[in-house]
Amino acid sequence: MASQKIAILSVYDKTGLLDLAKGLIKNNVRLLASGGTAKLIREAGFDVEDVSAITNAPEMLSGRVKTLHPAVHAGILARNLASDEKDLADQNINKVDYVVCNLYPFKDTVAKVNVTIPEAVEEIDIGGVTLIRAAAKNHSRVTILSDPQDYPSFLQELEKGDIPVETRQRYALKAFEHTADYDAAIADFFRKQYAGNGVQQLSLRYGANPHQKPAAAFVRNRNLPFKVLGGSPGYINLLDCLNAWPLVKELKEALGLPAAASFKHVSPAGAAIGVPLTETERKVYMVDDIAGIETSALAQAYARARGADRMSSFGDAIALSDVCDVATAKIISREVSDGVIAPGYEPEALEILKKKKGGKYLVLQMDETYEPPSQESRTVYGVTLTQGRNDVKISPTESFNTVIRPKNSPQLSDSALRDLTVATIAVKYTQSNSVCYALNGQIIGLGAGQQSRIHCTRLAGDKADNWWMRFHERTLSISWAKGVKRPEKSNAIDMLCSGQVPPQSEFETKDYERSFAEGSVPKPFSPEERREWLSKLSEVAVSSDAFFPFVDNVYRAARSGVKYIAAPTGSQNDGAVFDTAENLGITFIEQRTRLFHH
Ligand code: 93A
Repeated sequence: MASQKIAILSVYDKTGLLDLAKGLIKNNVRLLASGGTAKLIREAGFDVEDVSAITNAPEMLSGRVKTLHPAVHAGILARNLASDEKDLADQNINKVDYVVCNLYPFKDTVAKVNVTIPEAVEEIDIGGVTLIRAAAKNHSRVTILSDPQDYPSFLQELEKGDIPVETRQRYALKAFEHTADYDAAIADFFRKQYAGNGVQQLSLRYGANPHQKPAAAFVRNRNLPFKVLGGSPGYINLLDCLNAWPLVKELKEALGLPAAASFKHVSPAGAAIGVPLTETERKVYMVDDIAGIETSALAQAYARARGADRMSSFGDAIALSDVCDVATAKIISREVSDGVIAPGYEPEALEILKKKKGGKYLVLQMDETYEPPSQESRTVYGVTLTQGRNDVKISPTESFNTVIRPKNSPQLSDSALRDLTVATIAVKYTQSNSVCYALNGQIIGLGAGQQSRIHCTRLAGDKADNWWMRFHERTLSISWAKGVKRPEKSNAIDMLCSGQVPPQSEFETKDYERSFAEGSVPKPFSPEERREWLSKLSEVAVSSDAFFPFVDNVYRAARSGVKYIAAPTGSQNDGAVFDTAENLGITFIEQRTRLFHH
């Protein structure tokens, strides 16, 4: 006759316990239970023994040791192997068939305000986790019930005989998730207590919006890859910085020059490498008075990144590939900006930045040697998504070798390869869809986050046009009213260059004109003047994060001086897209990797 089956029950949440006990007894199962669990079952009039009946040891240390005993765990872990059977027989231990266990409510306890560490410590379940893990590990023989909701269906199957293997597997998976979640909650609590704010984790004021609390950033099994040297980062600051940093790191690796990026809402407003600035560029980018800029490639990179689209860069998060020097800090210090991430800061540069925003300016120091894990995950609406990190390398020598049109086209120039590289690395870190126009080692127009590709291409093209209109003599020779601030100048220039003038209302006109010196409001650009000046823009490179579905994108790009397009292929319209590019004198390069980013 088969020996009587044994169940060990030890539950904090006693929901459904009595029905389960009743069902087990009905099916001739011997019940063993820990203190409180046994008491409840016994008081309900069911037959149950204390665990001590098999351990011959009392519960100890005020309940810290209840079920931790070889008689329990050997009984659970034993396989149907002769050697295991012999070990059990030698020690007079019976096999356990069912384990019913759920854990102390650690999460509920630590969620209470002002919970103390000793209170939390007492809620760390040891014996229960051991029961669950042991039973789940041995699920080829043992059934583990860690969720009271499973009791009714378990009893139904028990009535029919043995618990099927698939059910045991399902319960085992649930059990492993239960203990993993439990341990994650314990680690989270102690990370906050012992890791020190800013070391392995960082409390954030709030998430994307002020009502999204609590918020934090953390890493597992190591320290954060950055240190906070000034200010306190917000959630979006970190999203910006942790996208902007790899962008500048990759730009520098690919092109061998210091790089900078200016981020807003998790897309670049500008990004550039330190190509020397011309005198006109210095003026357009409002850095002509910065001492030492001509000897700092990093400062020139940031001047370009910030200068690309000054409207979008207002309040930016900055990433620098190199140690921040004084010239770069000086440019940053007088712009409206939220924070900067760089591998280091010269002492004087740090002093300058620490004074910004009344001492609240965010200064992060990035660990240059940090390599992120190859797998990344996040949760959206409670669902965890995981993917391999986009670690594809974009390089001027490897990524643009496949010239599709014109056939037998000459070798691309170094400057074309450079600008294609800048544009492609930029779209890799831009919210999709994205299309980027680049020239002189910098972004000149970027369309981000549009659902339609042509809208990206237009947006980016319009930005590139505005950028170029800022080089027009009329824009360069604006004379400003006294006391006009830099952001106001940028706004007025943007109004003029993007064709928003003359304003439509009296109020708007007054507002616009107040920026200019008495009697020197610049004449709006006529359509002819605009066309004429835009026709001088040339050699522009474009990169798209995915293929062009229609030829309209190529037509639009051509209007902004585009001579090179790099994009993935695979559209039904590929042939027409290639033909159109060729007809418009544009070299079309296949860039093989799709670069969607979200
Ligand atoms: O303190 S413990 O980690 N030590 C143990 O040996 C032990 N065994 C089971 N807590 C232990 N348990 C837990 O006790 C179970 O996980 C369950 O949550 C609880 C049930 O206790 P009682 O039966 O006394 O109500």
